[in-house]
Parts: sequence; C-alpha cells; structure tokens
Amino acid sequence: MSSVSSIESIPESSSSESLMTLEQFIIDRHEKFSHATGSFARLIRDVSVAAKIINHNIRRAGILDVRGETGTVNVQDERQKKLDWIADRELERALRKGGECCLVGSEEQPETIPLDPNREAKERYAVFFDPLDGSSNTDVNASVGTIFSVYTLPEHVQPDDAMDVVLRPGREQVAAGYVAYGSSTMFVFTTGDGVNGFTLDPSIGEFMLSHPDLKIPDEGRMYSINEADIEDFSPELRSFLSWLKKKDSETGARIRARYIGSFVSDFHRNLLTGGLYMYPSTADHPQGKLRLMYEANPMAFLVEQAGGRATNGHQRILDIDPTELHERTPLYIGSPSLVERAGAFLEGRGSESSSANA
Ligand code: AHM
Ligand code: MG
Repeated sequence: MSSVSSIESIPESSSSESLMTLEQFIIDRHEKFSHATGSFARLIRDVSVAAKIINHNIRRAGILDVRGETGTVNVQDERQKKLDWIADRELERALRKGGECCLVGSEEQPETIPLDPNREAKERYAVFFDPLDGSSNTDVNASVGTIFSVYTLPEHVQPDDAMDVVLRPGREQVAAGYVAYGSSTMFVFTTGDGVNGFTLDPSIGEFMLSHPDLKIPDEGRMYSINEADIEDFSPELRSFLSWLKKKDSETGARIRARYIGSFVSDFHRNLLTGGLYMYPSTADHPQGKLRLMYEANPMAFLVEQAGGRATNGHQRILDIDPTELHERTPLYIGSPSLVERAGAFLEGRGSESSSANA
C-alpha cells in the first residue's frame, strides 16, 4: 500500500516556473556582492553558455562522433579526448566572443592566452578552467564536469607578465564554480557570498536556482581516494585511512567509500552529503595529480564558502602562491572535521586508537 501512495505522490511533471534563472539571480544579487557588475554577469553568462554547449555534446556522445581520443597529447602528456578538445574550444570561444575576459588559462593549453576584451570592460577578468574534468569517464557514460576560477587582475599586472606575477593565490579569486554533467546538469558557483546551485531545465535551456545557499555537512560519511595507490601512501596517510574505517563508537555505522574518478562528481556528492576527497602525493604523482589553478583553487574557494575546508595536508590551498599554470598540489577537501583530522594524522598528531566518532 505504501509503495502505491509513494508512487502517487510523485508529480507527473515538475515545473521550474517558480524558480529563478541564473541570470536573474546575478542581477538580483547585484547590490550584494562587489563584483556583480553587468560585466561580471555577462562573464558568468558566457561560461554558462559554453556549459550548455558542452552538455549538449556530452548528452549526444553515443550518437555524434565525439567519443574517444583525438590522437594528440596535451602539455601534461595526457591523451586528449575529443570531448576535452570540444569543451576547451567552446569555453575559450564563449569568453573571447563575450568580450569581458582578458586572459584564459586551460588544462588543455600549454600557456595562458591573452584575449582582447571590450574597450569599455571595467574589470580585467582572468578565467582559468579545466574544460572537461574526468574525461576518461565519457567513453563509459559516467559523470564528468567543468571547473572554472575567476580573478580580476590587479592594476599593476598585465596579461603578458611573467607567470608568477599573473598567477594569483586562490584567496584572490572573485568567483569560482563547476558544472556537473550527471543525471542532471548542475551549475554551482560562488562569488564569496555563499554557494548556490542551479539545475539545467533542458526544456527551456536555462539554469534554475535549485540548491540555494549550499552548506557542506560538518561530519561526512563518505571518503573518496584512489586506494589502489595505497603502497605509495605515507605511513601517516595509511594510518588516517585505518582510523577513518573504524566503526562509529555510538551508532556502529561505518564510513563508506565512493570514488568515481571524476573530481567534480566526487566533490559534488561530498558537498551535498558530507565527506572527504583526497588526492595525495604518490610515486606517479609526487606533487599530487590535481592542478592548483583550475582544479584545487576554485573548489577550495567554493568549499570554504559552503563551510568546508581544503588543504594540501599542511597548508590552506587558497594561501599557496602559484608559479606555473599547470602546477599540481596534493588535495584534501570536504567536510571541515574530516579535513582537519586528515591534517592532524599527516602531521603525526593522529591516533588510530581514537574512535572515528571522537
Ligand atoms: P583530468 O583533469 O585529466 O581528468 O584528471 C583529473 C582526474 C580527476 O577528475 C580524478 O579525480 C582523478 O583525475 C582520477 O585520477 P586517478 O585515475 O589517478 O585516480
Ligand atoms: Mg581535471
């Protein structure tokens, strides 16, 4: 009986009529955050337009000839997927045409690329992005994402200055976000005033505010790490993982492992449910695998705005001074209590005998 009533309670169709679009939201917040100028609204619109085009390509990947590899490698010696290339092209094109951005830096390009913004553009925006994160998942129909990070260049900085001048620490970001191409497509972003999530309504082609003021739970019950690399992990990290797997002393519950191998998807789940994503240094990746400028920094800004934390195990991600576009960093990101506990173990202050609930 109960199953019948629960089926009846599912609406035949849902309507997004009462929800606010991404563009309305930015205009509405105009007064509240310092960077919500018309120029900023157009910049975010440009990113969201590219996201819709990328989404369109991903959704039809089995039909269009966009799966598989291009036969080329990027500057990091990674084999490029056709969808990596398409996503990169669409983001650069949208930002170039939009005319609000003076510099882009992409995972798929060897160097930063200066753009020619509108003469009237007030702010000099620089945007760094991972156009298609977790792209090895596209061939098997699993979730992927786009990550972006927005800065305004200080007055003394020119787009063609040396990298250690152009690249700014993550705490100077003015906006950051990601697009999760999952069972639905979500655009989640922050301008330093909380985190808001928008779901794409495919029938009208608009991102609608579906997850206002997102907060990450303080305690998480999920952890995400590629444990196949355990032989390369430090004794401190192994000890933390053993502690993490202990049963909760009060409820007997165990933490669960979830690893999609797509940072955006693992991060998004952990943001909603509470949890910890880790990519430590390993033999293959002595500095970790994830890139500071377009993976770690934007997600660190966003998670802090949602009440979470992000470190390289010892230092706050947002305080790292970058020197290279493709610089890598170990990453521990998610619910604050778990990130802090990971840091304590990594610095030799953890005790495996304490309960995972302590
Ligand atoms: P990518 O940006 O080239 O896709 O690489 C980053 C990805 C992350 O999305 C994911 O969490 C990680 O690499 C998976 O790496 P591994 O297969 O070593 O676990
Ligand atoms: Mg990536």
